[in-house]
Amino acid sequence: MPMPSRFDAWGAAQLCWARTIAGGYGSPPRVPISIGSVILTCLVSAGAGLAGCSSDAGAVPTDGGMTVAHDADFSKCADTPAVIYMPGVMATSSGGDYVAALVSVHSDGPPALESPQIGLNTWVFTVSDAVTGAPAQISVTSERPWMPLHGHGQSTTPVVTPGDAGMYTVTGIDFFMAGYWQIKLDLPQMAGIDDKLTFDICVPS
Ligand SMILES: [Cu+2]
Repeated sequence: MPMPSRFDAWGAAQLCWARTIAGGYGSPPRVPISIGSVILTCLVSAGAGLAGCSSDAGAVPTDGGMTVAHDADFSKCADTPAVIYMPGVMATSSGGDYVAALVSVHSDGPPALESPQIGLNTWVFTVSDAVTGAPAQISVTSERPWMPLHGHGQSTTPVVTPGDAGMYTVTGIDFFMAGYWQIKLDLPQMAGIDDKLTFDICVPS
């Protein structure tokens, strides 16, 4: 028998959704869209009606360069827009002109993981022109990470640092509890109207 489920049926559905979104977008630049063997195991299990995963104890490295906690519990995000992180998760700006994709997430832990968890997190993402796919060369700033269902958020503001063309690093994300978090990024105004990118991410407990 499989071990008790790490991802419930909801989690498996979210993973499937995220994979569909990531795979459905036309060739975003330099975004690794690969899915770890652990997640594939989960999806296969869910498809077989067994929403369970069996894997070794501790942080589990995957071939997608991502690690997740063995006992990560995403149930606090049920019935929310939050998705389970994987490299390639995307967001379209409110104005529709830019698309962002998460490249990597590092959380300090302990233990340190290459996925979101409670505590300090660093995110790397790309921003591309939604039409041409060309790397965006725009200024990006972060708002305070927010928990929409709880009406509270981080008291400090993460710092966004541009890297290679279209690549940005956000440091100082501080998830202080598990659940549905919004990372909202401000882009330059379009015709005087705010343009924002929002990632709805589940921080597991
Ligand atoms: Cu909260």
